[in-house]
Amino acid sequence: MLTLYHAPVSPNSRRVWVTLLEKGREFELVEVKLSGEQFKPDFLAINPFHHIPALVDDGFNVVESLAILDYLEAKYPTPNLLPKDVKDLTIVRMVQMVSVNELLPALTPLVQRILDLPGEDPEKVEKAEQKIATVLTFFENLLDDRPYFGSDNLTLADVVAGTIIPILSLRGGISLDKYPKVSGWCSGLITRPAWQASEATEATFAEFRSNMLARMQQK
Ligand SMILES: N[C@@H](CCC(=O)N[C@@H](CS)C(=O)NCC(=O)O)C(=O)O
Repeated sequence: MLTLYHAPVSPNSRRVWVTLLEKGREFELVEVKLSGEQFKPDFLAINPFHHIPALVDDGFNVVESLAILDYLEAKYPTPNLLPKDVKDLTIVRMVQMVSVNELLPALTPLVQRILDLPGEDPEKVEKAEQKIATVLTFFENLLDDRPYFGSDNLTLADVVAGTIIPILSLRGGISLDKYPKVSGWCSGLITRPAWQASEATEATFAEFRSNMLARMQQK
């Protein structure tokens, strides 16, 4: 039995959720409230670093979302989410890593805008927007005449980048107009059943917003 410990608004855990859905696996979804449940001993026994996502497969604990994706790909290779061609595979890995190491950190200064909270820092926002533009240009150049990164079929690159970029465009005020390939790719992804089923609801966003507000008021 597969169990995914997740939080609904987290792109880190949504990429695992989407992968499980795309692979058609049965799994149990357990929400970890990041207001403190991640520090409870039961969860720390699964992930001592107190982060979601964590996947438990018949007693085997897997942490770190990219490691979880590789585990799922190796264990359930159908449908295949990694291309075989060496250049295509490298494109997938680059998109995964740039998404996690460059794009995701650039979202932090935009969190006020995403959640409609006060206190945006214009200088940090400008730097973040520049970084996001660099990433989007890089992705635009990597997309060719195929619908997905390095493939005619969905890959783990699409899963990772595709659970971050919609937040930017739908909630972060970042227009994709200058990036027609990325824009078309993104519009196609969000209509897939796996994306629709894992999309955070307004209620979960509202809960996340009030937790953030409480944290900001404590500072
Ligand atoms: N590198 C980790 C990052 C996971 C991560 O940062 N998770 C955040 C939510 S997006 C979390 O659990 N935060 C709560 C905490 O660290 O206490 C991964 O990719 O799985």
